[in-house]
Amino acid sequence: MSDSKRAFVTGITGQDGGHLAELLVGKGYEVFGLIRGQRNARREAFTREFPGVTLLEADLTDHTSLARAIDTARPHEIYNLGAISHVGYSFRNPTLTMEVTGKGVLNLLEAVRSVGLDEARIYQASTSEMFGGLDYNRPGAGYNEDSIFHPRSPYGVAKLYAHWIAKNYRESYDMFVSCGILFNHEGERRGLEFVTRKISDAVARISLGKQDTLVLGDLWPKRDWGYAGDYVEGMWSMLQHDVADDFVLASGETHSIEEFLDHAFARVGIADWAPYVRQDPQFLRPAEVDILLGDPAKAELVLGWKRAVDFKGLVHRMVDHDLALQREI
Ligand code: NAP
Ligand code: G4F
Repeated sequence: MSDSKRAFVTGITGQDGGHLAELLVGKGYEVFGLIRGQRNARREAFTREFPGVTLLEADLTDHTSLARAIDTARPHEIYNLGAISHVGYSFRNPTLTMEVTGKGVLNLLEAVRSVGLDEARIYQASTSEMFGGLDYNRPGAGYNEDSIFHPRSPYGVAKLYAHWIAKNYRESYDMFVSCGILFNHEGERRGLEFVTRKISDAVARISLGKQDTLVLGDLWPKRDWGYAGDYVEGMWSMLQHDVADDFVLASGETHSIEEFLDHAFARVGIADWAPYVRQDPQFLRPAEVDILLGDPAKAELVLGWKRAVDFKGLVHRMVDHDLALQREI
């Protein structure tokens, strides 16, 4: 085992996992990542991009596999990013969502204890979806670490269990478990099933004549959108802080999907996007989160965290990336 700091990352094949792997490798960490499944379709691309990262086979639903992976890596820091993370999917697969996104965290915490690694620092990926964005529960200045939770999806409920079990292990066993309550963060690594990437990909394809229409659900919900590269910096800072705590990471601005469409289509010279966008009930959710707005004051003050990319910069970055990608293929 080398002398460098070791980190174990679940969800390393996801959006944040890619950004975090880049950050940790850049900082000289020996990085271990959880890979699940008999044949994970993302393994090859990941290994090509990060040849120095060791992938360990495990699953958040399998305590034994987690204990074995953690015992192999013996990490100083654990970043738990693995989850069923799509809100719409969680309505269609609520039991699986609870097993992975909720109970998976308990499995991980118990695995850490079972291999005697209680001193490892753990990051839990909590979410703004725990707040729910309802009228009566909407502080004007944005949600902070003390705001009331009212999750509106099986995903949000599972994440709330995960959040509280993480805090419970912090309080009960004196473990260093920090929860980052992150508002939406996006970028070129974002999955195509999320609205921002679905838009940037479609806009690029429409502008190149490869696609006619973009089919979406509701366009009025508002989100506090930031760039994922900025947010993994915050995750890392939480584990360098002297005490385990909860921190909101957010941009402090909220924008509708319509505004995202405005900037994305304008980037390719289309001022009126209405002829290209159609709405379909298949993308509506049984319960919607109307508006999310976060207040990152605590993270800015205590951790010195600050986002670098603003909303317009984020949209342009994603569209430019997808245009380049679509021109290649
Ligand atoms: P993502 O791109 O959907 O990645 C999810 C990761 O979880 C993937 O690597 C996936 O692996 C893994 N995973 C799924 N099921 C698993 C299981 N049973 N065992 C182990 N790993 C499993 O999500 P993300 O956007 O990077 O988000 C990272 C974390 O932050 C998630 O926990 C998410 O809920 C949370 N979060 C995200 C945001 C956001 O705006 N991005 C905001 C707040 C919180 P496969 O490759 O095998 O599918
Ligand atoms: O891009 P979304 O699927 O992200 P959502 O639901 O806000 O969740 C993301 O952010 C959370 C943090 O707040 C994370 F915890 C979570 O893991 C995930 O990363 O949807 C954003 C909005 C919603 O209001 C949705 O109803 O866009 C609306 N929308 C409209 N049409 C659509 C679509 N969403 C998707 N995915 N696809 C559509 O066609």
